[in-house]
Amino acid sequence: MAPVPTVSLIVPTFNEADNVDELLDGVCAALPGDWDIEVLFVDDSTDRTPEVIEKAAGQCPVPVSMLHREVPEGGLGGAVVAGIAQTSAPWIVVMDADLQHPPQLLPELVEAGERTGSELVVASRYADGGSRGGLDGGYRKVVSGVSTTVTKALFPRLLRGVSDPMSGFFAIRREAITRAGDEGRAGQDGELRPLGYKILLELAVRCRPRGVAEVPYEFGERFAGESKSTVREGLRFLRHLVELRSSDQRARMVAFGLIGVSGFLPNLLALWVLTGVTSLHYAVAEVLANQLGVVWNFVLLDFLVYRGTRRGHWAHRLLGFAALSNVDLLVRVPLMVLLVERVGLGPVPATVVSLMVMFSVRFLLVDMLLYRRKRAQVRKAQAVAHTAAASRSTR
Ligand SMILES: Nc1nc2c(ncn2[C@@H]2O[C@H](COP(=O)(O)OP(=O)(O)OP(=O)(O)O)[C@@H](O)[C@H]2O)c(=O)[nH]1
Ligand SMILES: [Mg+2]
Repeated sequence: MAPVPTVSLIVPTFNEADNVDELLDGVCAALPGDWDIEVLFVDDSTDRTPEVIEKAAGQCPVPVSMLHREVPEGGLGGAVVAGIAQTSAPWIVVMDADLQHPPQLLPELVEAGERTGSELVVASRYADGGSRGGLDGGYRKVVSGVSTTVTKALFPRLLRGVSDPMSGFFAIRREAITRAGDEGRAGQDGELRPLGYKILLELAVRCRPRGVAEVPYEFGERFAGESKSTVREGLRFLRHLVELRSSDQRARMVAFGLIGVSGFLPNLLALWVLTGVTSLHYAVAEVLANQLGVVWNFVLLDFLVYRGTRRGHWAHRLLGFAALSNVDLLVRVPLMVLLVERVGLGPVPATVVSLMVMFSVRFLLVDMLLYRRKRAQVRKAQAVAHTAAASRSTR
C-alpha cells in the first residue's frame, strides 16, 4: 500500500466569502479518511471572507488556518508563495476558492504523483478528457488558448508534458522547490517571484520538477462571487513571461545580441541626420550617433531583459552601460589591427572575430557586473530552504 501522503492545501482568496463553506465541504467529502492534510487560506480580501474562513475553520474536521495579508504583495502568485513558506507538508496542492477546480480531484492529483514518481502533477483542461467549459465567453477561451501556445513555444523543454501551463490547480512536491532554492535557481535572487496569476509557470520553469504527470479535468463555472482576472493581470503575465525567459543566461545572450542589432537603426538614422544637417566630420558624427544606439540598447535591456536584477539609480546604470559600450569601440579597432597584422587574418574575418570577441566580453561584463545577481539574497533564500527542510524532517 502506498504511504499516506501529507498535504498542504493552499487556497488563495480574494473576496470569496460565498465560496468558502462550499469549498471546505467539497474538500472534506473528497478526502480519504486516513489523509493527513492541512488547509491554508492565503487571504487578501477586503470583504468579510476572513470572518467566514475563521468560522468555517472551527467547524471543519481538518485543520484549517488563514494567513491574512494586509499588503497583497505579488497578487495571487505572491499569495501562493507566502502559503508555501508558511506550510511544511511534503506535498503542496494549490486550488482556487471558487470551485472551478473540482475538490474531488484533490486526492487523485497527489496519488498520481505518488504512483508515477512525479514531483509535479497538473490538473489539465487540455489533456484528453479535460475541458475548459467554465471559461466564460469566446474571448477568454481565445486568450487562454493563445497564451498557452505562446508559453509552451517559449519553454519547449521545461514545459514538456505540461499541456496546461496556465492551470491554477496542481500538486507539487516541496522537495522540488527546496532543491531549486539550494541550487540558486528559484529566481535570479534565489526567490520565487511570480507576477500575478501564473504561479504554476513560475514553479515549473524555475524549480524544474523531476517528472510531470497530468490529470484531466473539466474547468467548472464559478460557484459565487466575481472573477478577478483582468486585463491588468494579462499584462502582468506578459511581463512575467519575459522575466522568466530572461532568467536563463543563454536566452539573455540571444536577447542581448538581438537588441544590439536593433540598435543599428537609431545609430544609422542619427548619423544620417547629423551628416545631413550639420557640418560635423563623419567620424565625429558617428561617435555621437553611436550614443543614441547605446541609449536605445540600454532602455530595451534595462526594461526587458534585466528588469528583475536592476540595482541603484537608472542614471548610474546608463553611465556604466555607455562606458562599456564606448570602451568596446576603443578596444575593438586595435584588436582588429592585431588580428590583421600579427595573425594574418583578412580585414573582414578580423572584423568578424573582433566583433564576436567584444560582443561576448561586453555581454559578460554587463550581465555579471552591471546587473549581477544579488548573492546575499541567494544565500538568504538557501538558508530559508534549509530551515524548511529541517523543520520538515522533524515532523
Ligand atoms: N490571495 C489572493 N487571491 C487571489 C488574488 N486574485 C485572485 N485570487 C484568488 O485566486 C483564485 C483565482 O481567481 P479568479 O478570479 O477565480 O480567476 P480565474 O479563475 O482565472 O477567473 P474566472 O474564470 O473568471 O473565475 C480565486 O480563488 C481568487 O479568490 C489576489 O490578489 N490575492
Ligand atoms: Mg476562477
